Amino acid sequence: VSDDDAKRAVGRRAAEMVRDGMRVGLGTGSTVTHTITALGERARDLTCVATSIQTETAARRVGLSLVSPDEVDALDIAIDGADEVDPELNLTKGGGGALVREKIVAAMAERFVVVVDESKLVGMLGPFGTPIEVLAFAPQTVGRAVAALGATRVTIRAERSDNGNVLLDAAFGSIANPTELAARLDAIPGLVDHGIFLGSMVDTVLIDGPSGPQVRGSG
Ligand code: A5P
Repeated sequence: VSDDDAKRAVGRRAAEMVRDGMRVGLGTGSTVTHTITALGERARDLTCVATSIQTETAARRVGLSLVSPDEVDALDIAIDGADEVDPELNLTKGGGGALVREKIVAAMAERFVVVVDESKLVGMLGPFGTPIEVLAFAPQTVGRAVAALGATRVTIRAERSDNGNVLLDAAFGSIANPTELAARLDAIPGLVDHGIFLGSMVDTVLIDGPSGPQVRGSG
């Protein structure tokens, strides 16, 4: 099973959790693109919120109807990919630069479902790097505050986020305590949000790969 096959399998499996009439948060990335395709083939009676311009375009193309987050009170389900998943279901997200909208949408959902191929499973978060979105007003200053928390390297991406903000990637090595690091990052002025999504917000992780389909969390 290649990573691509696994992404397709798991992305399509997540679409089966969506029932007609649901309000659905659509994540960003190549895995969730398969979910979007599957939803477009099937259930059209859905109200969707997209986490990026890329996802908005993909969802429109398959005929899904989109609203802004403020047009719905809450979401029944949100489905998204991840860059890393640890044993407590803490996630690294934001490889695609969509972490701020992704976190808002995940927090709106009664059920947050994560779809990954097996290569995303890690013992501890960190090797991928931690994506961070900051105001364009002072990216170097905010980057220095991030480095002061223990990052050995903080790089600035060339492309801005869909929100017009600057994206950083911080190398923290292995993150022994994601809860503590998340709280410290949250406290930095000018830091809009970061790609550590704590396991407490994750309901289900669907995994596929050489070991076959797996489910973690509440199933
Ligand atoms: C987007 O900002 C990320 O959080 C994605 O969810 C993540 O990069 C997963 O992407 P793939 O499904 O393409 O691996």
